[in-house]
This record gives sequence, structure tokens and C-alpha cells, in this order.
Amino acid sequence: MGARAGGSGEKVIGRFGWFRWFAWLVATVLLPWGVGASSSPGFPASGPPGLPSAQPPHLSPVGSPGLYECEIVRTYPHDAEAFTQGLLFDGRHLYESTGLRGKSSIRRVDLRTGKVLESRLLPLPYFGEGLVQWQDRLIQFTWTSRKAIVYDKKDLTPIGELPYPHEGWGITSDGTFLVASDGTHILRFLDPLSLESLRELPVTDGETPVPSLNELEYVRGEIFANVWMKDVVARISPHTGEVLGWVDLSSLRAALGNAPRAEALNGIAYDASADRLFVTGKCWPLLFEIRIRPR
Ligand SMILES: [Ca+2]
Repeated sequence: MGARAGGSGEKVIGRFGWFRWFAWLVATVLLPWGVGASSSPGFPASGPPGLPSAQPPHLSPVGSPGLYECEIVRTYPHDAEAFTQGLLFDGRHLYESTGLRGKSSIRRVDLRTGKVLESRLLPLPYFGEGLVQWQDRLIQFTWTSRKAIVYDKKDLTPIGELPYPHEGWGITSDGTFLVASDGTHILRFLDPLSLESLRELPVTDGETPVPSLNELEYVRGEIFANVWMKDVVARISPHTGEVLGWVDLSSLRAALGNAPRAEALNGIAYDASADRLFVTGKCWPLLFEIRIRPR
């Protein structure tokens, strides 16, 4: 591509690189739903089959938000039947919520082997979505049933349900509140006991709303969000809603090898005790520990 040419050409290429990055962002993240759209994209959270957009930027970004990529630290097995909708790590085990009607589940998973240690199927018509731990409980969103299911974490016994007036997509916790997405560009801070919405946080890249926020994880003071059907993660300020950076994870798809059923990247878990970050996707046969670095 000649991008490594030196001399005065670098300035031209640098500007072109910025343009390429901006064009990539618009084309892959913002335009498919219409810039400024604030409603659900109109497709079910399960999404149509097919590969998400994975066209990566190739040149360095200039300005903000920053552009990041990842390196793979370790690779672990992951149940290729798991239509991952929620993922967390409690310092010992992974906990995972899977979707699809009739196949939705909550499960405790051994990180090293990927073995499902314990699981429960959700009854119809529930469609499992985001998953969060609050104290000794797990709270699992359902997509359109307008309720969340509460479990005793020690044995995954359902112990109650909470009404929730929005679509349930992703959910995480900042330690004080729960933070939820509903497929739009709005994040909601929720009372952890009642799921009452206490604050809404529009997420924007500059002036542009970023729709289709999906699985969430609170990581070192930021909210990390999968963007539905994209191999990117948005790093979001929990204070302003500003996208602080885009993490391009399209390189993981090559590492998946032959995985014809692998759908969208979805599932972020952070091990705060060891500063480890895990990601996987819907029906991905692998789960990755990754390290993020500036591109
Ligand atoms: Ca998560």
C-alpha cells in the first residue's frame, strides 16, 4: 500500500490514514443503522445469520477517540453451541448467559477447559440476554419478556424475577449500580435491587449517537460495550457517555479457524483480581484472553 513510505509522503499518508480510519468508523459502526438513529435496529437480538462486519482499519488514527487493537494472550475452548449473550468472571469461574428461544441458558463454566460445570435451561418463551453479578446473586436479562431472572449464584437456583420495562440486552455493574443496554445508544444506570432506572446515559462518538450497544463489561473505570454485529468494542466514559476509544477485534476471527457457525463478537468478561480481559462470540469455539494496545 506504500503506507510505510518516508519523507514528505508521510504527511499525505498520515492524513489519508486518518481519513481511512474515519471512513471505516462511519461505514462499519455508524452508517448501517443511519447516523443519529436512536431506536433499535429492527432486527431481533439473535440477528440474522451471517458474518458481522470485520473490515479493519489499516492505518493509524489521529485524534480522539483512539483506535486500539488486541494481542491474544491465551486461547481457551468455548462451547460452540453457546449463543453468548452475557459473560462475566468472578475470579474463579466464568458465568455465561446464552440466547435463542428453547436453547437459552445460564451456566457456570470452567475457564481453562471450557467445560460447562452447571447449567439451567430457561423455560419458553424466555430468550436469555445480559448477565451480571450483584452480591451473592446473578441477574439475567430476558430479551423481550420485560423481566429479569434472579439466581442464587452458588447453585444457579432461580429465586425470583424482576420487572424491567425495556428490552434486555447487556448488563454489567460499576460496583454501585447496574448498567444496562437495550440495543439503542442509551445506557441506563439501574438500582441493583429493583432494576429501577436512575439515570440515562446517551453514548456518542463526538456528536454522533452510537446505536446497537450490546454486551457490557465494566473495565478499569470504563464501560466496554460490544456493538451488535460488529467485531469492535466501544470504550465508553461512564460519566459523559463519550466513546473514548474503539477496539478493533476483527483479528480474532482469523484465529477462530474454520468456524462456519460463528456469529457476532459478543461477550466481554473482566477479571479484576488479575487484570485479565476475556472475549468471545456467539457460537465461537474459542474464548480469548486479550491485551489491548494502541494501533
Ligand atoms: Ca460482560
